[in-house]
Amino acid sequence: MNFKKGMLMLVASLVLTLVACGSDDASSDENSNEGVNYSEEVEHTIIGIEPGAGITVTTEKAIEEYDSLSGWNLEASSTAAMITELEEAINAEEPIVVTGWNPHWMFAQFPDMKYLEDPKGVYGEAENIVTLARQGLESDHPEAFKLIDQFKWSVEDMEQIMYDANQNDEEISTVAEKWIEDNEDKVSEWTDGVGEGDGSTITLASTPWDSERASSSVLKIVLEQQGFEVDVTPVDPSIVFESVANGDADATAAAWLPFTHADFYESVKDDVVDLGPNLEGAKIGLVVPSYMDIDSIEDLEAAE
Ligand code: PBE
Repeated sequence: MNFKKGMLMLVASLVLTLVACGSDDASSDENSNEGVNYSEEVEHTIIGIEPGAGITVTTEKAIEEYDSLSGWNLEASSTAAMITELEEAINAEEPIVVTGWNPHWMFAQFPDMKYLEDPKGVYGEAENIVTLARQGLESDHPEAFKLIDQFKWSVEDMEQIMYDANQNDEEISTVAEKWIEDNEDKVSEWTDGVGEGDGSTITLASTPWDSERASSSVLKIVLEQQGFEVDVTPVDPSIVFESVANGDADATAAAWLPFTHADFYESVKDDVVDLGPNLEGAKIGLVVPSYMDIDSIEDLEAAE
């Protein structure tokens, strides 16, 4: 056991020496991390979120695909627990590797963080959040369908609601109402040409994360203003896709594609109507504090 540890140290210092020799312009500051093995310090563990999240599935794929993550564990618990661990690590300037994503307020709250480069593209390039409708929604409720189809906003819009709710400790639905009042121009594009609703109920499938609480709150309020009743059901992503495919839900604005929810989408894609992105430029990946002197998933080290 000691021998193994000794070998690891030897390999680690060899690597560090090579790295140091290879970069002529490395300042002495950058070398002050010599001897640090982040992967050992974090016990080869990525702090993740809920087991049912798309990012959990994607991270399990990353652990399989990257040699540097061989033998690593993904600790899946909850978004709240992940944020708590992240905050504690940052306050103590300790290393930590988490699953992170945008839109979210975590980068506003902890600006000193970075995504690790993902040369194998497991987490993909820029991601979109896509709206899906059930087959038949257009003919059953053409006005609601038109509004849902015209719902489009930006990363900044969504993050503003998420950030304000978190900062002021307010319900996302309350903040969403204010956002709608302040953004009449955008909302009027969604309702452009949409006739009055007939009071029928539209069921939106959503997920339990703040990002989707924001989008479904906004959509719900605007649909209600237009004369519909709206039910929002927050469920695991796999159920979101299933329920739109089997018609239990009318639509969802919560599909992260083409990467995060790829597997869920693949199994239902012939049974849903794809209305395209409602938000462009989302992102998921492995995130670390900037004080960790690594840039890529490949800079991590296998556990065995
Ligand atoms: N997320 C936020 C979710 C979707 C929304 C990236 C954490 C996920 O399924 O991974």
